[in-house]
Amino acid sequence: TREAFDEGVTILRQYAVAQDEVLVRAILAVARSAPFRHMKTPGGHSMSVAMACCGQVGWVTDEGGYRYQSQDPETGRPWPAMPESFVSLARSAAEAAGFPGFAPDTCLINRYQPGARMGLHQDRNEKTFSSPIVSVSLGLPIVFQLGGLRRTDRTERILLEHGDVVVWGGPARLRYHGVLTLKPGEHPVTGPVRFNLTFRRAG
Ligand code: MD5
Ligand code: FE
Repeated sequence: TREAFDEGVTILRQYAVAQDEVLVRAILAVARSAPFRHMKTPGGHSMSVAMACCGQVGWVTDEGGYRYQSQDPETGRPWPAMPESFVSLARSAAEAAGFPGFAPDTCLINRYQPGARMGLHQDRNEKTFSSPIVSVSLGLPIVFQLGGLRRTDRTERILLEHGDVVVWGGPARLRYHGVLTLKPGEHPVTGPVRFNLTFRRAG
């Protein structure tokens, strides 16, 4: 049924719009300490999405694989702290979706420029899957693909727009997902890009 398909997925449309400028300023501040970079997959391909992290650990990928680590490999320094505006948004969105007490220890910041995409994958580098993942879309819209628990399950397309927040919990936590290629455009708050904040409890 439709209900079963969407179980664990809560879309909070425009939830972050009221904070958009504060959030984008915080993203740019994080990126001054931990610059956006195109990381290499274990297979040796450069990712089209540029990434930066903040929090106690950060998600990285290179020839050695996918993992979380407490230092930024580009600078050798700890990742910048999570801005207070990030922490409170993630916490209140999770609570609105039925997950009170969410305390993320990492935020991955994805920057999509026109042509960037993310193929179908699962998020499974975290130590446990009991906490939800909160994702925040800012800037240009993108078509999100929501699959099932198997790579070959059919996918549904969901348009994610500026300020939309999605909470992925319970049975949705391990579903395959990706995003289609970003189309060129200009957004008043982010300019020619889409940012996505992904809050997780990794360790
Ligand atoms: C994005 N980022 O739009 C997405 C938002 C990533 C990533 O996928 O890994 O950086 S997070 C979407 C997500 C997370 C966890 C579960 C599910 C979707 N899901 O069940 O579909 O840049
Ligand atoms: Fe993902």
